[in-house]
Amino acid sequence: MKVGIIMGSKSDWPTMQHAAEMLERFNVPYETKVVSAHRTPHLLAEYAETAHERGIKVIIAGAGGAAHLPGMTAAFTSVPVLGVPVQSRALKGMDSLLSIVQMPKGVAVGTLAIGDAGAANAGLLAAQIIGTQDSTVMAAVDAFRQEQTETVLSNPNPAED
Ligand code: RP5
Repeated sequence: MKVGIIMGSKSDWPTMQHAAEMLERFNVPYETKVVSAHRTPHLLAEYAETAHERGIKVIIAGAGGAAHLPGMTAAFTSVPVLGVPVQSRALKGMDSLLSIVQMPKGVAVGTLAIGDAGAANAGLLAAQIIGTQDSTVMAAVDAFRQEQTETVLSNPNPAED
């Protein structure tokens, strides 16, 4: 497995599946697992501490509310961690975003946008990181971006379908 996708709860999956879909698009192998900073702290430590030796190159960690999962994962491993703030019901994900983005100096988490777009972009960014060492993945990312460009350029009139 090259990418680990972890999340604080099964309820995060509808958001985090967008990261998985993006990795599938680029044929990047990944694993998914519920690992909670609060409910399963020892599992979190074990997951993060063994990630490098298991061949994980990037970890995507999604959580909502008091979202400690990405930061605590980064505390246990030097494998790069991409944090996805899952949209919470009470505060619409602002709590998740601020919990993940405000890491103190010295332990880094790359924080993406709140919700589906953030999860998809975490998958995309993970593929780009893997792509620096894998030309097939990089070519697939380049093709995806080119396709997006052509879609916009071929239909520039906003009033037309
Ligand atoms: C966080 O609490 C999870 O990441 C999830 O976003 C949120 C709510 O979890 P559940 O109560 O739905 O399991 O730990």
